[in-house]
Amino acid sequence: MMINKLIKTNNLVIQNNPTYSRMIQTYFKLVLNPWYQNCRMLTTSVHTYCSISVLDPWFVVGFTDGEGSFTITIYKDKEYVTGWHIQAMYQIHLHAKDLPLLKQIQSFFGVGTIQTIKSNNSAIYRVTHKKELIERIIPFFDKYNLLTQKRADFELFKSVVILMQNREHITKEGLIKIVNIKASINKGLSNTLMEYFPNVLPVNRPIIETTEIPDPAWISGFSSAEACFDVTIAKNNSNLKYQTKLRFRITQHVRDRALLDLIRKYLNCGRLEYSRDVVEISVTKFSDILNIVIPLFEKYPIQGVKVLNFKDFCKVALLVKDRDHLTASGLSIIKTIKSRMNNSRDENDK
Ligand SMILES: [Ca+2]
Repeated sequence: MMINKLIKTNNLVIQNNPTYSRMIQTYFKLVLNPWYQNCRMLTTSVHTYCSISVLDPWFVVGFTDGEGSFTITIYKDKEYVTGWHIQAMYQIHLHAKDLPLLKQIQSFFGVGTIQTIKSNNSAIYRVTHKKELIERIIPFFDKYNLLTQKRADFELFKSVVILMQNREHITKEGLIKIVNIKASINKGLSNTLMEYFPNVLPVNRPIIETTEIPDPAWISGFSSAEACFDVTIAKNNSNLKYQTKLRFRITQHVRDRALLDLIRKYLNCGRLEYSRDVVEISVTKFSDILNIVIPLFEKYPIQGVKVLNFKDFCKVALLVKDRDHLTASGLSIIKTIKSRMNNSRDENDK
């Protein structure tokens, strides 16, 4: 079936076509290669991945560093003496395709709800109950510290939840304290809140100085949220042959450059690149992809739909390793694999 699909996609004429038999050979080489078979990631479907294990705590921290958020919402409500209602929320908002991963995170914490939003094809995991935040979420992130600057949001968020626990949020003074804290969380106050609280005095936002990556599972969680596995095919100007290049990269706001440098040191490969307010770690050297990046994520798996891109990335790496990318049939397979990766991946292709 896979071969048929490959052939169909490449519009090859099957009969009497020597490229076809080369392709079949290359394909079976790929499937039968022991290296390929040793790659758990390549032979297990994403659904199996989502149902097998309990997530590693450090994976959850890394994923939250990438995709999680800690928010305080303040909105008008006549029911309250102050006229304002305050809600604290930990949430992870993903594409609906990643619903199985959100369910894994929900069962990891044992609290929270998941809402799917049809209009934009997304899903949100949320924890809003004060008791659940106090008994489960906050103690967890106190024990397993976030590594990005998002930890500052968590610390400020926690101080609001403590005020709420002490019922200070229902007093005027408590409300002002919370507004001052909220002003330093994430993007600060909305324009509307600024109008209502013109005398806001934002509290100091802590600077997070992470000095080590405590566990490789953090890198797999953070990469599952933030990394890209790219394949590019470009014509070499000197000999007009096509070159296949693989690249692993993570892009972040420049405020986390020190952390990205720690990742680079941890991996012992790659380089940092800066442009405007973003910093990117990028690994392009093929031997580093093959000997460092792929084995790391074999051992500490990428979770969620991104694993499909990683699997494709591994397949291309194998073809390049065997120098099949220099043959017409190998290149043709790489083009097919590439055409379904990342943004072009069909939603139903699982
Ligand atoms: Ca992010």
